Amino acid sequence: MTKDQRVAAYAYNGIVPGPTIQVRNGQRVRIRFTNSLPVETTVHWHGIGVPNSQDGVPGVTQQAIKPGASFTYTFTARPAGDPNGGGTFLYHTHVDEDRQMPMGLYGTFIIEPKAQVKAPAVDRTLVVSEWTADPSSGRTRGVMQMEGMFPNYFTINGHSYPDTGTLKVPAGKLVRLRLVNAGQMAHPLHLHGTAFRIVARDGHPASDTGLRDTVTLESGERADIEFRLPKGKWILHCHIGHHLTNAGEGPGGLIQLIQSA
Ligand SMILES: [Cu+2]
Repeated sequence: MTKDQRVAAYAYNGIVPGPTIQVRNGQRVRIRFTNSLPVETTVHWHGIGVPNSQDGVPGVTQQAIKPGASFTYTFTARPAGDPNGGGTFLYHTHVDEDRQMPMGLYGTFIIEPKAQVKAPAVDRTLVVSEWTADPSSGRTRGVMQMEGMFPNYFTINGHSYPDTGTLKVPAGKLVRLRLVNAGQMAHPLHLHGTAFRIVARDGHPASDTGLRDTVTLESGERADIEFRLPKGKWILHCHIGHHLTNAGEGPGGLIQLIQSA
């Protein structure tokens, strides 16, 4: 979000996106969740191989957590469908998703795979999402209102361009970006300056190792991409024009400056 735009948000530990949780495959995870919101909620561990009772689906695997109540989620960190793997996952609310997701209840969950892989020079996570900030009431609404230009704000790690900052990378060195779509709509993310390989989709190693310059993430999808940039100031941006504005004013929204030196 830009500095002058205020929104009403729901947040995990006071920040949007919520804190990134990073653990090794096989590590025991115990998360004590206390609901300080005025509404019921749960936490779903998206793509992670949790026991059924920890899946966070209200009315199916647990009762929704009431305001003021707590629930402890316990599981062993493993990707669903690939017990030895690792990659980029999500956690998010599974109650009233149309309202609670766009208001900020999501975060990144990284599982490091059992097999050690050579770490890139830069390993960063960019979480994309949308906001519908009502300029008249100051309220934040769900994003699927379909009224005119809504949603009107688009954020990377909670910030809209120009407040998305500059990602500094060493020229010619391997850079990994973990792209996470925590929003409700698809975003074709395009990189300037070089081509990249998709090394993982949805937390699993990708078999498509061809070079490309755009990857479209549907709602809830992730792509880990790797590339080497020549020297210069490059950008990664969504290719949908409206997503490059702040309430219709461009340039804004989903633009990440990358400085390679
Ligand atoms: Cu977009």
